[in-house]
Amino acid sequence: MRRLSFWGFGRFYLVVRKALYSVVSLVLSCGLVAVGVAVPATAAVPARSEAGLRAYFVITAPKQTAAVSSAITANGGSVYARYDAIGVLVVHSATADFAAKLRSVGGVQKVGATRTSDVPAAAANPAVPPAAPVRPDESPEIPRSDMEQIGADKAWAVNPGSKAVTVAVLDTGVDDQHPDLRPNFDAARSASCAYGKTDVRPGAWRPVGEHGTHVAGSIAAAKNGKGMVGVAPGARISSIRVAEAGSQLFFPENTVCAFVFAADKGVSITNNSYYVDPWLFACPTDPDQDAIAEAVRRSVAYADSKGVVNVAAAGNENYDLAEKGEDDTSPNDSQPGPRTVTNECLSLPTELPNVVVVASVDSSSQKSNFSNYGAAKISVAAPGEDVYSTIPGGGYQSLDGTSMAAPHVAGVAALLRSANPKLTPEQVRARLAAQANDLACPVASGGECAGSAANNSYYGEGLVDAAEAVGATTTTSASGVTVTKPSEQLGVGGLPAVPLQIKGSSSKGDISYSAVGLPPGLTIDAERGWITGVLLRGAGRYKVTVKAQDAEAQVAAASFYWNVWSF
Ligand SMILES: [Ca+2]
Ligand SMILES: [Ca+2]
Repeated sequence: MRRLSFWGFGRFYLVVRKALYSVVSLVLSCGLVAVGVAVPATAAVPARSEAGLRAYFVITAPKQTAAVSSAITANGGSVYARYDAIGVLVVHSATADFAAKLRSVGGVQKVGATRTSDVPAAAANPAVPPAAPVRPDESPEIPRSDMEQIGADKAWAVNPGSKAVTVAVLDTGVDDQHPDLRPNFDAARSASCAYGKTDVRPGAWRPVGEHGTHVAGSIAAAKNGKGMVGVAPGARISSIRVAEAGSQLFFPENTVCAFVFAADKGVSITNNSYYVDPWLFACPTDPDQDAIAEAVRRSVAYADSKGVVNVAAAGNENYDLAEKGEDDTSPNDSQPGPRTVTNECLSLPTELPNVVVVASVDSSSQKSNFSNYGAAKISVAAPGEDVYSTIPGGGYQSLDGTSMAAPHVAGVAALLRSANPKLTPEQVRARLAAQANDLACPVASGGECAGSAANNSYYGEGLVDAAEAVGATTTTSASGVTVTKPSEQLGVGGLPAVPLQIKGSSSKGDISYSAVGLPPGLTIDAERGWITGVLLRGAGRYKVTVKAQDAEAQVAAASFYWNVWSF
């Protein structure tokens, strides 16, 4: 077990103590003081506020939460929020043995304290964070190495992302007034989930730290000539604030609220650059952590079932997630202490099923020294060092962390869904993996990096490819013939395929086209490059290679996939 450091990630307030991500350069020295904007208080929230009040998950079968309501009240609990679809209640109680009593109630599956600290008084009447005064930075959009590294600059020319695709930033809140974010901000899919309950008052989603605004910029900052450009500048971003004001911690009930909200609002993709506090890993042998893991697992599965692609950072501890052993950072909301953890203990939401897990690499595509790793634990890799992006108040900063790598992948997922709106979450994950460019284990890793060049414990399937996601990859042969690589195609057996035209170019006379690997029933017009025909019935995934040949018999080729479905 190599355990070099103990920082978490995604928590701005811990930059100095836990160094979860480091500030490389302060681009806009603002010195701004956030000035409170008067926000009228809404109707009083009927929630308790008292010393010793603790928060619990009470878990039932899905859609069965009503059956345990009276038992909760009878044992000194008050329901704070209810997620009936997944059988999860958030309950507040000041009764010391509340969890023990509820565990013996019929219909109750699991009960667990979500925190080791009292519920903040603010939970009874949460404040709307003030908007940061905007001081726009007029610096131009210069080329950025992180975007070029994944081919995002090539993607923008073909497809910058669709306004029909919203990526939700589950984080510390997002500055929706930032000039580089405002054009793409989706307020209708934004909220605060602090304390575990949805709050959709205007501005509730605003920042209580700078982290979420930085993440949002990497995903979809506008291509407007100023500042920087996100991976999918034509897509939309929303803010589902998970972190609470003050502690800035990402408590479990807040996370459950956020995934359910994302799913119910039709969010396409979520980005999760954090771990669920207060436990670095949730262990099933502890009844509290077991309930936490179950509630968060259900919320992520619910989002997955509603078509949401969930992307998460691998974590910044340089920790082998496949060989767990120690943790001395938990619980981080009261008194952390050393404990032994096993592989059954999970980093949430990162290690849950179907989550796209992102490792961080530097500008040379080498593993960042902080990035977590592990056999079968990493999906893909993305740039996470010296990432220049937006911060509250209109400025920009360069930061390091897997927190910065994950949003690059969320952005590529947004491009995939912009080019192919009908892709299921499973298909998006498959394409992210298939299109990633292999990164072999460094020789110097001394065996710590395990696996093949195609897939290993440092980089998973490799570096994500934004250009390929929208079919912007262009192959140029030495002869000067070029052929544009088409995006992946979908078709239904028994029906005519949507005609696809291959486009080649050369200064040396007319181009002729050929193709191998076409799905049965399709042909290519050698003169004009059109692929047409009626797809034969039967499902399949065909790797098609097209060739363009000029008058001097010089050739360029490109490959793409054609997926065929049948009813
Ligand atoms: Ca911009
Ligand atoms: Ca690979």
